[in-house]
Amino acid sequence: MKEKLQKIREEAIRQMQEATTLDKLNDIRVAYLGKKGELTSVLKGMKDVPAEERPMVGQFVNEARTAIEEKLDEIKKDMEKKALDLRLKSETIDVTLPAKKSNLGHRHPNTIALEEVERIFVGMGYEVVEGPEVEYDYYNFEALNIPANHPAKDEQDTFYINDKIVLRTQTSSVQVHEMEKGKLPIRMLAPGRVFRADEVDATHSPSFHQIEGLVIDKNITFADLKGTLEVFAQELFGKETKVKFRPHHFPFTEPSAEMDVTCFKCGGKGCRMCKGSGWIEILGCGMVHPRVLEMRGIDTNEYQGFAFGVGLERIALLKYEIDDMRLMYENDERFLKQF
Ligand code: 2U9
Repeated sequence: MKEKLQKIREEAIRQMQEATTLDKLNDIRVAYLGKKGELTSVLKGMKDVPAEERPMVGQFVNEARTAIEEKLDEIKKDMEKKALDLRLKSETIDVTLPAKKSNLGHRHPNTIALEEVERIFVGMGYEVVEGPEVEYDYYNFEALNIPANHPAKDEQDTFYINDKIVLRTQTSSVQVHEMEKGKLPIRMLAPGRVFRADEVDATHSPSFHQIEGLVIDKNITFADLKGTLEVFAQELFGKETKVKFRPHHFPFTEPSAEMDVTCFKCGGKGCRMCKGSGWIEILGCGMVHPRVLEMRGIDTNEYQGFAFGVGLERIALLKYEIDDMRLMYENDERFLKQF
């Protein structure tokens, strides 16, 4: 019996050492230690062993079982370690390989220009305020001294939602809301999308962006307006930039003006960019019309204000020498990635 068990034990260990997979190893375990396994059948045959030999045979069987189990465990651990080593080797990352280039987006030229303008005015103590694109006719027109029969109110220029509500044609309504809060002084910038019923061409679009500014404080004069907008022009187009103001008319400012800057391309000599004049028109501005202030209950003997409006696309087209506004709305990557 002892020899038989010894043989079983040796044969089991030999087979285990030859096994190449965990599955095969498991088959061997079942074949020897399972319910119908060889070792188990020896145990079942114990009834035929004389009683005095049983303890000894039992001990042999247990020893054989322990030896097989230990070997099984050892070979299993060895196999698992080899499999893990192989996996780690195949999954090794070469950290010296160059990184994959990720395709980052680009800031739109409008965004770049807006951030530049905001940086300049925030630096002068202005607050950036936003407001609704859908606005009451009153805030878009009447509160800005644009009377009912004014050409700007004509159906051709304004998108009407109904007879009282419009898509704002200028961001000025944001300033009116700010004035309504009743807190003075005001130094604010109102950037945003505006809408006008225009045909699309190289310089027009039914939707574009404006940045308007408003200052209301004691002792504000046209000199404050000139000084502020001169600093703005020099920050945006370069220290050597000169400005000039031409008289103009807006219903919401009096007096009103348009500001030109010396052409940043030719320095004022005259070129294609400035159509030979040496000057480029940049913005509209003026002293806030007293009626606009009075409508908000502001005492015009104590407080005065100036305001200005810039077309954001116009600034971006000029600054980045883009010759067609339609490019700004197409989101063509070949265009955008140049900025
Ligand atoms: C209040 C009072 C006055 C805003 C102003 C302009 C002049 C102006 C145009 C520039 C190009 C519009 O985008 S554009 O077509 N804007 O010339 N805007 S003064 O004046 C205000 C605003 C709010 C309460």
